[in-house]
Amino acid sequence: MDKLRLYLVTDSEILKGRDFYEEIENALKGGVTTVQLREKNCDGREFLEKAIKLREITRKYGAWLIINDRVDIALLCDADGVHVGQSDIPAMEVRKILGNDRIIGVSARTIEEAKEAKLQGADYLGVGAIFPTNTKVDAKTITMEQLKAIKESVNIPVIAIGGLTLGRVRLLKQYGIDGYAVISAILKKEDIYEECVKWSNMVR
Ligand code: TZP
Ligand code: MG
Repeated sequence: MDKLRLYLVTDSEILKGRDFYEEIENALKGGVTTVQLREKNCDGREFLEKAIKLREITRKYGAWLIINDRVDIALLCDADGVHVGQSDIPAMEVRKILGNDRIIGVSARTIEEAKEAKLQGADYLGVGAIFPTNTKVDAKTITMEQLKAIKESVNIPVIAIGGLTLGRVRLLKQYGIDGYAVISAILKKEDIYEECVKWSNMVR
């Protein structure tokens, strides 16, 4: 699960017209270890096309590709796994379709959600939002205490998400978090490669 260490979540809108694949490739060159394709305003056809292209690029760098929500697209593009939220298809059902060779990530904000996800076969948890963020409008924050409690309640990797910056990650390191999921702090930067080199050094 080492690959979850520097986890970039995509958002083509934040890239504001810059070339999506080129910028994701820059991030991979800089040391991103997992890319989650998360497209909220994308039809199935375009989503699949992006997934297939990202599969090729992530392979080139030995990185994992995780697909947000869409189990069908994950199978079609041969992704490493799927990430689901609390209002998506439950992990147990995802597992029936996905089989045992791919990984399932589940978003969790409480100990109860974390334990339930683990019980249902989740391989890792996405926990947050740790800090306020403008990227996901409905993201509610949790406290550091909640993050710590979730980390202690399950023995699967915990990935922190939400408002992460290099400075905030320095604060989080004491909690033994297994990975850091980032959108804007990386994708808003002019030089995404250079930024990812910094992140890569910070999270190791
Ligand atoms: N889930 C919880 S917060 C969040 C998601 C997808 C957005 C994280 O984006 P950013 O820009 O890294 O705060
Ligand atoms: Mg979802």
